[in-house]
Parts: sequence; structure tokens; C-alpha cells
Amino acid sequence: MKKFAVCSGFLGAGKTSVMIALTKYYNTKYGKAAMISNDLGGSGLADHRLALLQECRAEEITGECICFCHSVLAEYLRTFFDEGYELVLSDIPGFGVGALEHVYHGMELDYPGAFDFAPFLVVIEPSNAELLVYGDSGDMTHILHDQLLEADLIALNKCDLLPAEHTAALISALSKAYPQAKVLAISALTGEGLDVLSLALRDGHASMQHPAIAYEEDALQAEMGSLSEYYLQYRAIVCCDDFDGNAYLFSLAEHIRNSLSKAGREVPHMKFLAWSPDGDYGKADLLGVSRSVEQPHQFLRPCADLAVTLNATAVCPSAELDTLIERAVREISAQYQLDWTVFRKECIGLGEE
Ligand SMILES: Nc1nc2c(ncn2[C@@H]2O[C@H](COP(=O)(O)OP(=O)(O)OP(=O)(O)O)[C@@H](O)[C@H]2O)c(=O)[nH]1
Ligand SMILES: [Mg+2]
Repeated sequence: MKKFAVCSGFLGAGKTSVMIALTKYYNTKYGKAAMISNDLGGSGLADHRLALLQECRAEEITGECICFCHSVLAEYLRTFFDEGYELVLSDIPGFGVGALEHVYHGMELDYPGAFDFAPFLVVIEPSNAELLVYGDSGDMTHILHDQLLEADLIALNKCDLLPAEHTAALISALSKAYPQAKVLAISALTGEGLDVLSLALRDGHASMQHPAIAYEEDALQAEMGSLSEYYLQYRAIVCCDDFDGNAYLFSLAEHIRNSLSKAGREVPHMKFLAWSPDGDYGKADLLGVSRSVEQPHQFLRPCADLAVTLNATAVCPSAELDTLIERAVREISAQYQLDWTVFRKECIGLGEE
């Protein structure tokens, strides 16, 4: 059994967290699992680094969506399968809509019979599930709806944040609205539901359905076109003995959140990952300007030398985003007396020339 699964879902739904948790769980229970992080910028993704820091077998495919680079994806899958990996998961950049057609059907056309596709997995977080089930129709709900139409498996993630009866109501509403999919309640954080999800991926098969995606390509492209992708990597040398890496990441995230909010911009997801040479690391996430900064992992020890990676998808013109983030890094790093050197920066306006 050698399966490949796409893990789709909206920005910040928890795709990377689910892939990491599932890969680890699968390794302890069933066999060898591996993961691929896919994004549009150059190499050195925060998601990939996070997977390595958590000791997962992981690779990254950068610079292009796996929708459009089948030979690269096929090469990675063959390598993993030759190494004895039985389940390989990959996420998808942007909104993910169309990935079923482009990745599963596209790969089957290019390499007939070569790969066994696991059920197409879509991860959704409770606030977006609520928007979809109980909210008004709008651009956001159209995108979420189309994502779920593609699903063979829907994983309602972050269930640790909900009371049990609330989870049950959402599962029931999603099952009714998307009868083609099996709907599961999971938590990448606590591990809830990973047993059922693992077995569903291991034993199930992709339906290879052709869903009638209602949202027009043009409208989707316009939505995507309002986004900018930002990738920054720098090294920071600490000058004082009492440097607190967790406070530094929090201050940085808070500064950027406030600046974006003041400018009337939005940030579906921005990741702040920093690690020291001994493998200790801290992570902060911004999941919208109106939500508080989350710190899912904290440094355990003081550190003197840091590598920092910031990745963001923001609803903001690229030049403005660049200026705003640059200023935040400069001001907060000065406050914490860090000597910092940028070694890679990319800012891509998806709708800009
Ligand atoms: N409470 C809780 N938080 C979670 C869970 N899964 C993920 N998160 C948090 O949700 C945020 C986003 O998670 P990611 O895994 O980075 O989401 P993603 O879908 O990969 O995001 P993009 O790569 O931007 O598309 C992070 O702060 C995670 O720590 C969960 O099960 N419970
Ligand atoms: Mg991710």
C-alpha cells in the first residue's frame, strides 16, 4: 500500500499541523509516513522547517503549485516510495480550489496507474465551518464551499477549541451539506481523531469525482489577485544575556498585526518561526488582524543565535506589505538589541505585474 494524499483547506486551517501530527501518529502506529510542504516562494518555507524541527520526514516543493509541476511531484513520490514510505501527504498553496482536478486527475492523466490516491482531504477550522454553515453567502463562503465540494474526507480541525455538542452540531451540518464526504472531528493539537483519519487515508481510495465547482475561475483569480505572499529569512545575533525569544516573536507579530490593522489590511495567515542551533524553537501565528497572536510553541531555553523565517499571505499590495514588515523587524529587533542580517527576501503580489 503506497498512497498519496492531498491535504487542502483554507489558509490557517491547520493543514501543516495536521500533516505533522498525522505523519508522527502514522509512524508510531502503522508504518512510514512523510509530508511535502508546497508553496509559491523560494526554498526555506517556515512550514517545512517546522516539520524538520518536529523530526518528520519532510520535503518542500517551492516556486510552483503541485497542480502544475507533476513531474517534480512524481519524482518526490517515487523517492519516498522507494525509501519505503507508505503514506505521503502534500498541502497546496493559496485557496486550493481546483486541486482535485489539477493534482489527482492531472497526475492520473500524465502517469496512468502509477500512483494510488488516498481520499482527497480538506481541513477546515471551526470558525470557517460556522461561517459556511450559519453565515451569509459571500466570497469567502464561496471559496470554502468549493473546497469542501472537492473533499472525500473533511477534517474539522481544532476541535479542542469547541464544546463537544458544538462539534457534533457542526459535523452533522457538514455531513448533510457535503454528503459525498466523510466528516471527521480532529485536533492536530491533542491528537483527537488521528486514529480514524489515519485509517481512512490508509484504507480508503479517492473517489476521483468531478465536482461541479460553482465559483467562476475569474472570480477566484480576482480573489487570489488581491493577495501578496511574503517570505523573509534572517539571522539574528543576540547581544544581551536575558534575551527572551518568545517575547521577541510575540512583539514582532503584535507590531505587524497593529500596523496591518491601522492600514485597513488583512492577513489570513502569517507565520513567525525562529530556531537556535541546538534545535530549540519558538513559533507565533497571526490568523487575522482581529485575532490575538498565537504561540503554539515556545523556546525552552535562552538563546544567543537565531535563524528567523517569516511567511505571510496578506490582503495587501506587496510593496506596502514589504515596507510594513521591514519596519517592524527593524524596530522590534532594535528594541531587543539584535544584530540581524537578511539572507533571503521575496514578496510576490499574486495579481501584480
Ligand atoms: N487549538 C488548535 N490550534 C491548532 C490546531 N491545529 C493547528 N492549530 C494552529 O492553527 C494555526 C495555523 O496552523 P497551520 O498548520 O500553520 O495552518 P495551515 O493550514 O498550514 O496554514 P497555511 O500554511 O498558511 O495555509 C497555528 O497557530 C497552529 O498552531 C488544533 O488542532 N488546535
Ligand atoms: Mg501550512
